[in-house]
Amino acid sequence: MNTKQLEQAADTERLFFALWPRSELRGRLAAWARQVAGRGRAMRRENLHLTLAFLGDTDAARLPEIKSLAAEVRFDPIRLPLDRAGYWKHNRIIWCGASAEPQALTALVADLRARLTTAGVRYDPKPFVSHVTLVRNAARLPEAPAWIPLVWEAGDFALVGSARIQGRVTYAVMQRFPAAAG
Ligand code: 2AM
Repeated sequence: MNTKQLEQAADTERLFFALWPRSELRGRLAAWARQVAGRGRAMRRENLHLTLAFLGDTDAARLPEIKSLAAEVRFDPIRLPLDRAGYWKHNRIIWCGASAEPQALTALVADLRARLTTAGVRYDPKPFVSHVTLVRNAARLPEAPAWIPLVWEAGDFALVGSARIQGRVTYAVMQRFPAAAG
């Protein structure tokens, strides 16, 4: 489904902002997810991302405003080490993330969320904990194979729409917002 079809599909859109990996990183994350999935559900390659702010169902009429407030966010390119994998019992996911969150990422999330708040756009207010979900419905993090650290160089963030198409959660990047030129 392309962005246009998604935008025309309904009065509300299920939206979130995310870092959206480029192809090589995506492939490596997906391969590792498959190896450790066990009876869990490895995220499909094209769905891997790191959520910055989850808006959920949002009035589609607000899309232009949401895009323009995101375009106002100034941030530096992000160098995010993905140097640890973990398991959360409460939502049964296997994830990977950084043992120390880079300042550029913390600042980006704070600025973006502050602009959403000011505009009265609702989002899930849970504190940001950077992670990429790799496997859902997992029972545990298997002991092997070991996680191989990766580095994610993110030069932009994205507004993403989510829809369930033929029973499958499908994401469409609606717009990318670039970092300030280095
Ligand atoms: P998760 O991977 O940790 O489940 C799309 O659903 C993305 O938004 C997922 O990455 C999901 O995180 C994240 N998200 C954050 N808050 C959410 C919420 N309240 N409901 C659904 N997804 C949420």
